[in-house]
Amino acid sequence: MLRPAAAHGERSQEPFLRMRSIQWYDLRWQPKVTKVNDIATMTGKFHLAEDWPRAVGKPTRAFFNVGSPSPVFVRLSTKLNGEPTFISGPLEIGRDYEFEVKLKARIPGRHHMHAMVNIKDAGPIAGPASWMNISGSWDDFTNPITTLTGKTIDLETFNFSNGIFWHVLWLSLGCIWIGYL
Ligand SMILES: [Cu+2]
Repeated sequence: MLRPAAAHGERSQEPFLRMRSIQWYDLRWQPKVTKVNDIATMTGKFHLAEDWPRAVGKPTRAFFNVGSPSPVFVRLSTKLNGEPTFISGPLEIGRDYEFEVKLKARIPGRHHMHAMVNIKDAGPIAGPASWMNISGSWDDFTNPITTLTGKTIDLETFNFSNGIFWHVLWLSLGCIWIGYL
């Protein structure tokens, strides 16, 4: 059973946005307790109300998202009605969609994880959430991928020093430009 959580103002959205745009059902989060690097999934279904409110932008450009307090999980994949979905696209009013999101535990803690759809001109429409607990240490997190050339890199740390270098360089040039250095 889904009960509203006293987490962060779950009911603060306007009623017409919360109840008359997207209706969510059959949501599951599993497992709800993970260790850093474990895989979890969020699955469920949603229906776009035929009686879509006039005051809400039409879902001609929508993005299926996860509402979480910072990247506590990394998202490995998203499927809408069985199809891999990486970018935004149109959703059909009156239609039902089934989603499956694969997540990898990254930051230890107790996090409130929402299913969510971002819609151009309407903003984020948050669905139900569940508490998910991650144990372990963030230091142990790895996010390896194999590139097209067959090389394996860890996206968590890849080219970190290069990023620092360019930040320092442009910050210094900026300071010189405004006469601070
Ligand atoms: Cu929440």
